[in-house]
Amino acid sequence: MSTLHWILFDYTVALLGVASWLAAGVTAALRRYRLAFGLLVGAVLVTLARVATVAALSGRGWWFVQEKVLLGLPMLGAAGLAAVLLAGPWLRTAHRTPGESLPAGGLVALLTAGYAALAGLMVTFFAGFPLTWSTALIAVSLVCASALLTMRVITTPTGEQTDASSPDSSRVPGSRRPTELSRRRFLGVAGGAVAVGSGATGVGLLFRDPEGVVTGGGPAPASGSTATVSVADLRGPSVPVPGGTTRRHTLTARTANVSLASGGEVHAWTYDGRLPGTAITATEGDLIEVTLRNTDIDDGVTVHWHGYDVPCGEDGAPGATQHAVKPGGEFVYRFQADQVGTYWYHTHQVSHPGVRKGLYGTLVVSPRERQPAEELDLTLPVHTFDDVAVIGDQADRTVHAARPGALVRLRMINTDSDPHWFALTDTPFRVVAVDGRDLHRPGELREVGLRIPAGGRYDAVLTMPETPVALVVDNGHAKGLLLRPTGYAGNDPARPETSDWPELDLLHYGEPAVVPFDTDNADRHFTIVLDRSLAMVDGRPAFAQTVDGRGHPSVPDQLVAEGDVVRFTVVNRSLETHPWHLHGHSVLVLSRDGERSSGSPLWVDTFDVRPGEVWEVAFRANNPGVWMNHCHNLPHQEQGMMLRLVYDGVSTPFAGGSHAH
Ligand SMILES: [Cu+2]
Repeated sequence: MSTLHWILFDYTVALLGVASWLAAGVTAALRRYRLAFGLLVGAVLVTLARVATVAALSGRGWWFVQEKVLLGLPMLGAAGLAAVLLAGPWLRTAHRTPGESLPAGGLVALLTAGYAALAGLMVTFFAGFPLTWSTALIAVSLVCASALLTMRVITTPTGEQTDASSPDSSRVPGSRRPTELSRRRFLGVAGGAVAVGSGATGVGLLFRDPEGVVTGGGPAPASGSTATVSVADLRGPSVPVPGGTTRRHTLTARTANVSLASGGEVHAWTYDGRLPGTAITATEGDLIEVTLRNTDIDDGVTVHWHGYDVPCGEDGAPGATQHAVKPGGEFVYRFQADQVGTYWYHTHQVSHPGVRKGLYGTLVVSPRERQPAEELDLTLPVHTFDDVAVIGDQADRTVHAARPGALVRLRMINTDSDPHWFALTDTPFRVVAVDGRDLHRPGELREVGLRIPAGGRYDAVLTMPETPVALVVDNGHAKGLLLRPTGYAGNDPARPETSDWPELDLLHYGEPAVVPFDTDNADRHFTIVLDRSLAMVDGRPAFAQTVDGRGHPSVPDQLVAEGDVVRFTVVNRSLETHPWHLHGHSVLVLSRDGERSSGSPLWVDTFDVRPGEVWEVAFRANNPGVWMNHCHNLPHQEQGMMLRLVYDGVSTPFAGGSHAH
């Protein structure tokens, strides 16, 4: 079973536990003692099964079970044991003493086991990893308070005014002897004090200042005397390398009504009134210079060069590398086109909903000498407008001609927040590059699907056959592409079912090659645990998308020093896919769920961490700056799933300026 299956199974068993403990208590309160005894036995068995599911899940990593092992199960174990001892023997023999009532202590213990089971489940669902003292104290105090309240309700003789006439008055607890009554009162007051005290302490701890920075086991920030560099000074060159040219563009952000090829019109946020924005191309060695202007995007805009390791001051991350460009404003980006391959750009200011509404475009850099040259080279950004995914420019043709025998390159770019499924029919092909970086000796593929993460790019190369080839997107739910041999007069192929094709696993694709650093001896190692939980996001409480239990901007910065080999362990405890994206660096994938990469070295800037997965990646800290490190499902990013990677000695004057998404 996959980790996700264990997570779901564990949730199910936990829910069953809550239901059976509470049902045992409720049926006992209703004096259905035989049923209550059966439910108690069931609850004990479910609880034992829960121990087994948590044990199995612990084999997948401590991150998946910590709060269950340290809090949920001990709390439930203690309450369950009390319930078994106080109510079990009595319920088992209840049929021999008809008319007798279960003593209040037994009933309260049964219900309290239910509360404890529920509290454990709530901690998993709303707090997760890592377990904090605050969470533990609040959970324990809530269980204690509920137990006391239950005791009070049960032992308060609702029939006090009438029970003089009641034949059952001898069993009403209110009529107990005074000494027992005062003992009970004392216990109630003491228990209440403990519950309130620990609860208040837990709530108080919530407002502690979180630590500002984590060092991943490396040295702490160098102190005082070190001169700091501002990201504002980490800018690109102003002239190209010899032989290169300057590629100048102006991108003007503005709202526009744009008609789509699929029919209909969208009210879009655009660069230059186009969807996608101007395609930027360059040759290796050129200088790219882009002047960004903003006409009427009131929230402001930037341009972030996704996957392009530009100098930090050109990165387009508002609140880290610049202030957002407001209407009437301007910002000039300059950087060397020194990375060949397929990239894209988009706004990083209110990136959700800005990118979804259309603030994106493509960036393709060609090598100086292309060997061998592809005769047809198509850049294919896929984007969803009004629930319809479209490829490329709304005016682009969806049918292209290619000479049989010609090399064709398809640059697939996912500009959405969810993965897309690409399938090339009726031809063998190779995936020659991922996220702009060439793969080493990629093998030939046929009838294999490509699941491209949000923000990711795959370049496929094929030799045009004598018959048409289709690029099917999302099994036909999105408008695809047809390649027809030049002069072809036959029928186009029927679109095959591609949803059941096996998925290309890049972990084992291509052949290994030397990597530029020792991946086993990282200077710093950070663990990034992704989940949903209650947390503060931009100063407001939310059911957030969290990193280590916190939401942006309360997630501690990760500190690195220039030259460090840095390792990330990225863990997904949640039930959603998180496309993880670090700015300014590509990362080398080491393993997924303990399975080591055995194919081509895989350098990516965005990798899908699916539910239950654990990824190990590493990179060389060779691009000083203050870099965003976040989920590229942009709604998740907006809901808190973002932090910063900060180089020692680099500071930013832009933090806290404007709304920093
Ligand atoms: Cu996410």
